[in-house]
This record gives sequence, structure tokens and C-alpha cells, in this order.
Amino acid sequence: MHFLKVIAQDRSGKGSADTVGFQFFEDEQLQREATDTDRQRLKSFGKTYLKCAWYNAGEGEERHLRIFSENPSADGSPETVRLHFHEGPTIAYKAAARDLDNDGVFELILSSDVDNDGRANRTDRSRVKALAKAFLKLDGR
Ligand SMILES: [Ca+2]
Ligand SMILES: [Ca+2]
Repeated sequence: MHFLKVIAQDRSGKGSADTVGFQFFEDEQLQREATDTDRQRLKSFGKTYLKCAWYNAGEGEERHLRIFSENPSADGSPETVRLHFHEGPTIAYKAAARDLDNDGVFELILSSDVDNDGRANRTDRSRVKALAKAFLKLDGR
């Protein structure tokens, strides 16, 4: 399975994340680090991800996101984008965006409090949607 690993860090120690890193994985193997072109394409993704406040102090890497798409019907257009917010190897919480009729628009957003502000609401769903959209753009679909 391919996934994009996203790691936010608070390197300046100000109590909020200031750095986002991206790595491409196949199963548990690191395939490659993000290139400058990838970073350019992931700019809006990174901005939204920083708002999720799922980050590490200093240069820690325990907390991260694994995002991937699923296309069980193999029709060339992904049905589901899944977001797994990890604490090390453990999934701390999850979200998903589903395009049920393959028209490129997500009908269903499953999410809890992804931005960690203590409330699960519309803002969380809009963040999940934005991350899923930006991720699919990177995939070139
Ligand atoms: Ca749809
Ligand atoms: Ca929230």
C-alpha cells in the first residue's frame, strides 16, 4: 500500500508546529523524501495540516499522519481517501472522505476532532475535505 507520511514539528519551541515534512511510503518502506516539486504541490496541504495541531516537540517524529486512497472497484477514480493520525505505530484517530458516485466530489466525510480544539464540528470536516482534495491532486487524479 502506498501512503504519504506527514510529520509536523515545533522546532522553534513556541507551542505550535512550524515545519511540515513529507515522505512517500510503500508498505512500511520509505520510498523517497518529497522533492521540491512535491513540496510546491503540497503547499496548501501543509498549511491545512498545520491547523490540525498534530505535531511533535522539536525534531520528534512519533506523531504523524498517514494518508492514502482506496479504489476497490479499480475504475481509475478513488472512492475513499483515508487519514490515519498516528502516535508512533498506533493510530490515535482516523478520518475519511468518500466519493460514492465517482464524480470527484466527496459526499461523505467521516471525522472526529481532527484539529484537536476539543470540538468535533464542521471545521474538522472541512479540514478533512481539504486534505483529501489536496492529496488527490498530488496523485495526479
Ligand atoms: Ca461524488
Ligand atoms: Ca475540532
